[in-house]
Amino acid sequence: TEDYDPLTRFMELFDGVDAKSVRASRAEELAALPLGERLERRIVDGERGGLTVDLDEALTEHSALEIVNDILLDGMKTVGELFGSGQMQLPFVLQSAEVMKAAVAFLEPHMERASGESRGRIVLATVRGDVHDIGKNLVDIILTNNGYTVFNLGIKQPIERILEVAEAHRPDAIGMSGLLVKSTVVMRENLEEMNRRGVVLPVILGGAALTRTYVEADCRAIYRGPLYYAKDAFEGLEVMQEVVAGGAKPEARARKSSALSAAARALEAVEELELGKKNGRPVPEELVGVERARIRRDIAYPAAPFLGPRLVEGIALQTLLPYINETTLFQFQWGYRRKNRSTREHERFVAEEVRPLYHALAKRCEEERILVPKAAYGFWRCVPEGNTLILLDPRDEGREAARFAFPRQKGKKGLCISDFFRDDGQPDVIALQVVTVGQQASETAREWFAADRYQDYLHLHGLSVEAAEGLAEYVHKEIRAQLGIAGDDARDMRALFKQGYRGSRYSFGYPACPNLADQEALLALLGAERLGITLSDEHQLWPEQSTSALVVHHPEAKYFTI
Ligand code: B1M
Repeated sequence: TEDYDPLTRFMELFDGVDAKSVRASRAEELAALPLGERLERRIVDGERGGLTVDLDEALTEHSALEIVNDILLDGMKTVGELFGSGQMQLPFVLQSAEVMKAAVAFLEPHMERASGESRGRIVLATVRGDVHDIGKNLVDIILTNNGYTVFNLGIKQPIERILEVAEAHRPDAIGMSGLLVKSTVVMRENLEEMNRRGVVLPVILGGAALTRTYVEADCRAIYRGPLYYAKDAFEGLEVMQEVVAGGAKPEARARKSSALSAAARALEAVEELELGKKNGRPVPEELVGVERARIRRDIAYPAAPFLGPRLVEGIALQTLLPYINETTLFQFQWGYRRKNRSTREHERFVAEEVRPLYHALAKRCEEERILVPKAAYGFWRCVPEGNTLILLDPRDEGREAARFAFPRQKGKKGLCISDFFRDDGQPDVIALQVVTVGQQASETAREWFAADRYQDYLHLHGLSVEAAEGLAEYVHKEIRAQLGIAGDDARDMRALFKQGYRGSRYSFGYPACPNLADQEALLALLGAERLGITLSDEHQLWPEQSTSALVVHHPEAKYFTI
């Protein structure tokens, strides 16, 4: 809200003084500062009240460009340093960026459109086939509000389009973002295409599926131009500074990383599976002879409560709140990390500040139907065959409804998902589920981002992501209840989030079942299109905040890597 001021509340909580007096003394403190320092402090503190008055005054002594470059950007630099040293949390960084953006917008009419006004230019895009938006948008916010010009092309951008825009705008660098394992391959292909076209522009790669080693060793060996990895938005900023200054060679940034490309390993598993399919073999050749893992068979096998799919609509968001993992939401999605504070101080801050914000946003999302939870789930009888699981058609169990092939661990326990199913000739039961919080979540988030409401954008995006996860948890619990195995559920939600229940929920795209294309059969069986859930050509779920899973009931079924 307009008068929501997290920084004041933060100070109030930790200093034990009331908000009014904090505000008053801060206003006094600000007023006592020389104008330049005052403006800089406004950026660092994310303090918007009185901003335009100060800017008007500054314009009597400096040009608009001087104010931006010599005063305001110093404030953003301090913000970056405070974030880097753990003294500032992400939402406050975004609050500073909002004030910066407002200041620049106010000054813009006074600026001459001269070249050199921008610190540097970058074309930024999420690569072909990848729908992930937030990481790239955070990079955009940080770069834009540190004086760079960002041409943000959006998601699912083919290299042809990226290069077309680069050709038109002559940027200092191209930034590519991607969260999918597949995107790591797309990025490599993009670099090869740039080689073919003789483009040697500096490129910055970022996103969760990448590792520093993959970029700085594997990809650098391919690309003829300078290539950099950025683990987060602030490293992106550092790299841009170096690129524009024409400074450090990319090699100088290389850091040792022993984590050899998890992405490459997951891809290998997908390729193995796909190869097997193309050759008409559901099980990859080298895995055929591998012994099935030793799994307990002396368990009570549950019966399917019904066969086939069911749709669930009209789930109240409030019902899901207990299933939303607050730790992940607050610390990972929103960035309210504890860092330099004591646990007690942090818990107090969360209880008095972050949780009320969460509940207010959830209420708004429910009232305005920004989040509209829906799900489909169902049960199928099934039989394992080597590394494959065959699902039987409920209308005629002599027929197959679908088959899913899974990779097997090499070494370790030799696990494979199909091993968790009954292999004594009797069919077992598997549940499938898909959930979504709806497309409006992405639409509203996009609107808020476009309106420079960065903090609100981060909060809404984080909540919609964790609401999708919470909905998956909720439906999974319902499935366990219907299978009659919910008696093993942990009472404490934190334990439940760590698989404190019988069995497991495996999602395609994770190591134990990496083949995203298998979601096609899963959605078809669940009749998910009746809920408006579809799969793109690149096997991405639409709406974006959706997730699908296989539910395995065997007590020994837990997450494992390949
Ligand atoms: Co899912 N998901 N997910 N997911 N999800 C990933 C992406 C995954 C890597 C997890 C894993 O395997 N460990 C995996 C993909 C693996 C693969 O490709 N095979 C995965 C999967 C499999 C899936 C589903 C397919 C699962 C399923 O349902 N079967 C499904 C697909 C959804 C769809 O198709 N629409 C799915 C669903 C979901 C949720 C809906 C529950 C949720 C939201 C997804 C969304 O936002 N659209 C979700 C989440 C939350 C994740 C993880 C856990 C977190 C993503 C995130 O929000 N990151 C993710 C694993 C992970 O990242 N650890 C995962 C926060 C974001 C700010 O970070 O984008 O990385 P990021 O950006 C950072 C930096 O990377 C960097 O700066 C940013 C800011 O600091 N950076 C750059 C990024 N781009 C840059 C560019 C630069 C510089 C820096 O250039 C200049």
